[in-house]
Amino acid sequence: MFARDHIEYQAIDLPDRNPMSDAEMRAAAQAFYETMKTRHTVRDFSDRPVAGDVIEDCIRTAGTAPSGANHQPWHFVAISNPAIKKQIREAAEEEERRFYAGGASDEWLKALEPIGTNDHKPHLEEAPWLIVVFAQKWGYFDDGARFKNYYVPESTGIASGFLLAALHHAGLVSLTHTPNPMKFLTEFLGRPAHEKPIMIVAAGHPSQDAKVPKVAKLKKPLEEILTVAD
Ligand code: IYR
Repeated sequence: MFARDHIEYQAIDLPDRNPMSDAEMRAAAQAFYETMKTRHTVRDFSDRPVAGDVIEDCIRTAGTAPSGANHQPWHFVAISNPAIKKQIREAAEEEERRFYAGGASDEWLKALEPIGTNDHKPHLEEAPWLIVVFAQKWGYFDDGARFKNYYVPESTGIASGFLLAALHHAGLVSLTHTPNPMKFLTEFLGRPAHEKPIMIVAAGHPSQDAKVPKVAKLKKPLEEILTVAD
């Protein structure tokens, strides 16, 4: 994609304009907030399958995210294969056992108490899909020469946010899971060494009796997260 003959600046008219009146704009902003505030991080999945093309479209959405120099320094691996999910669960649980048994600081473990997490990660097998997000420190021109990527954590973070929003918009629930450390994913999934796994997004439908931590409903009020300079 990044052939050397694609790197000079050319301006094109803004495509895909979406003009709105002030009233439409206000309604749209409110409606999107209403949609997004019903997104919850869920760890209890049903066995209802999710078609691969739905996941593909959600990843297409993630791929529209802005990125440093438009280098798009991400790669997603979507896994529905039960044997691979099992392998990931086993490796993640091994890391998590170390984490919860003293690898993490007391302060960190205390912070996790209200979230109710532990080293048991059945969702890694139960969710119909695991999407592993990889961050690419560098990329390659078509001729094999290497180029550096910029703002990689920011770019992959934004793309991951788009992915979570897309999954929610498609009626799915997700869980962002970050086994610590998670280098094993690079090897299991046959990704090149310069790609760093940054999270696993488990995605699917919630089980009938899915629970979320009560504290997850506590969101900081606007006054706390916003300062307006006008
Ligand atoms: N990786 C661990 C611990 C964990 C850490 C944070 I920060 C969380 O918000 C949740 C869990 C785990 O997945 O259990």
